[in-house]
Amino acid sequence: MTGEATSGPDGEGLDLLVVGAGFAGLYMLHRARGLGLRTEVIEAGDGVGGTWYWNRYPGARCDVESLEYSYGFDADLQQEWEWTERYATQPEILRYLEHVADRFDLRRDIRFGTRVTGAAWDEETRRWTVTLDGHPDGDGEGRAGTPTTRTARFVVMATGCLSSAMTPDIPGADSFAGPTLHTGRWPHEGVDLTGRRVGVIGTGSSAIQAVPIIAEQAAELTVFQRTPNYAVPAHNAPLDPAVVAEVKADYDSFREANRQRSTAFGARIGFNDVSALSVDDDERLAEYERRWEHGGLPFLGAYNDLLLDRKANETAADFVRGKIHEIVDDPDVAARLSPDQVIGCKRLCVDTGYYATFNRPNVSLVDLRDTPIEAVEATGVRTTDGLHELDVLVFATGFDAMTGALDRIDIRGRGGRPLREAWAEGPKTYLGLMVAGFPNLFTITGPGSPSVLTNMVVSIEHHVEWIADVIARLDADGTPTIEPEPDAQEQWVGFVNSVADLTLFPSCNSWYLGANVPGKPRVFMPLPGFPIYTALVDEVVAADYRGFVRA
Ligand code: N01
Repeated sequence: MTGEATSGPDGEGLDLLVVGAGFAGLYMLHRARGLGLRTEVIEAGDGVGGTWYWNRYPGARCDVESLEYSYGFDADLQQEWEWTERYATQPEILRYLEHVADRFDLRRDIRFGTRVTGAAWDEETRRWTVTLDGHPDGDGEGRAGTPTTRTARFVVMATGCLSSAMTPDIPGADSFAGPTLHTGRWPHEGVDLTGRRVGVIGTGSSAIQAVPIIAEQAAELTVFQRTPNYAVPAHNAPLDPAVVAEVKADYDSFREANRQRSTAFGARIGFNDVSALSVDDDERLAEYERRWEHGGLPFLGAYNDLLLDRKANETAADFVRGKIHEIVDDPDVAARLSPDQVIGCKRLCVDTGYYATFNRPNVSLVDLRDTPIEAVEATGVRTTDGLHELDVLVFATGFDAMTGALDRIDIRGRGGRPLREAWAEGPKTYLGLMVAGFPNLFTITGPGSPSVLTNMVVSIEHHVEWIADVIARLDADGTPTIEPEPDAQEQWVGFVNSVADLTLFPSCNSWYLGANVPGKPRVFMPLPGFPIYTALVDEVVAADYRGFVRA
């Protein structure tokens, strides 16, 4: 639980209410305090961390390097914190965020164990009324199920892009007799899988990290795969003190070099700004090999057209498929593990021993394209080729990405219009930051911004600083509200779609497109290209917030 709240319970309104205490919410609170704003953060979990609070599955770690996946806003913080591994584990990232919360004395303005269920704009007071409810297991406000409210001039949705866990509607799922788990909601006390027969449904980033670890513990592991995924090796290792010293000697330049990258990370290995088709086969193979040996997501920075040109993409996809066949002993299993979609279309995965896990005698792969799931039964999962008996069932089935967490909240803007209605055909924002008809409501890393295509921490810092600046400007001018002009928003949405259409991203069924959620409109939600995006945002500000109405 928190210390005292800054306001709300005392009847006085807040300047700013922030939803979520992950990377985004923590920094937003810190920044807002710097402006002297009465701010409160509402957090459903019982601790800080957001995605790193909930995602505690075996093997969970970040696939962006720890020296990059960390705040850059405070020089002392980035100097004093010591990451231990090239890629930080979930517990280490959580410790980091707890350290940040303590170091900047943030907890006293965070209300834990409390969920925001609604937010409504009041035209007369020009404030948001936000409805809160405790969650059943929390010790937060409204625990007895009696909602309470806050009012605030501004609301920031720091709800995360991958926070609304998705469990598919499989017949009989409730009938399973053993524990049913979701990677995104893993029990905090851990789960002992020793000697158990475990089934994992899904083969995205979460499964690809969890499967090798689960395989070591379980008696038998069955992986249910609907679509194979590409994974490149992490080559995780303890951080080399020489590398740390080099980065820390000039951290600002390191951060700036990353901000100049389309993805806002990976500057150390560099981006090869030529076409994959402009070099001969030997040179191309050598470059892929070099990046495979380096490890991690910068593999896709090997050439500038890998996500623009199918033929170029095929060269990288072929390379990875070749690696899968080298690693996996059984050629039939290797073929089933080999994806055929564009590489990078679904988010590239970073693994530690994923493919090799299928050489273990206690691991089997069920290819759901040949033998789909019919139902979950008390003792296992029935596919068209029979019952796979299990003691524990793990859903590694991902998230209702980017809009799911906002959808769960009943957000009503001008005239009581629900955000769900405004976004019925897909999310619409201006700059990924605000929505027409929803004044003074900000979405950190919202749809229409680079967000999930980048190092999230960099995108979060950019948005938090933009929001803080705009609130400071409004207050300095004595202007109570800001919101996008509908035309500016339409143009932005059109721009985001046109950029996506230049790429190969729309070519597969990814969560970027909402394709993993039945009935969700198929719209490519993030905007590729961090430096271009920030330049456009800067232009908007320089042109006196072009496309926004301030009144
Ligand atoms: O989820 P996913 P995730 N029957 O959506 C399958 C980030 N992340 O939690 O592809 C059978 O990628 C689905 O199959 P298909 C990262 O951005 C980062 O793994 O839809 N299968 C897919 O295989 C990542 O991209 C890190 O055919 C079903 C899987 O479930 C994002 O989070 C670690 C199914 C879902 O994969 C999400 O990753 C973890 C069904 N009915 C996550 N429904 C790191 O930083 C779904 N699937 C390392």
